[in-house]
Amino acid sequence: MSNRTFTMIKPDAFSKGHSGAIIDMIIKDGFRVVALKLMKLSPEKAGEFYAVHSARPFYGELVEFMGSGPIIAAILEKENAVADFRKLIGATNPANADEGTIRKLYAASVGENAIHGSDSDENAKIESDFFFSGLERF
Ligand code: FUP
Repeated sequence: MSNRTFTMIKPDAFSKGHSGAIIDMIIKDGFRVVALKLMKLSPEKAGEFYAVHSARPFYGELVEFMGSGPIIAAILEKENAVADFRKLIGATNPANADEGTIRKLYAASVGENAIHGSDSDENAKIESDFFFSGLERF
């Protein structure tokens, strides 16, 4: 699965109307959309997705934020997808993100940082399976 990654456009970017521009950047960067859906995360599902951060001080806020409004979840395909996508979205904290990256353009803070991108091939597969059945992928 090294040619696939998983992403979410987070509630802040969705509610500000940036989804179209972000998807356009993703496609222009050479990614193919394999699966995509608009949905709202329940607190339980948001908590489960970020369970790896459950001991961190920001966990409660993160889970609340991720369930606060609609998100767009997607699986993307490109050679070297995980690393290339992390480059396109920029650093977790938008203050440290490179010019022209999605987080530099659309993220307000480290907590509300517009978009998620898997950090490894292994997590890309786990996260894709968490959101999409086999029949929802093209
Ligand atoms: P990233 O892989 O870039 O999404 O970053 P992390 O896995 O380190 O963090 C996951 C999410 O936790 C971030 F998107 C936002 C949130 N977070 C905070 O709210 N505060 C922090 O100090 C670090 C992360």
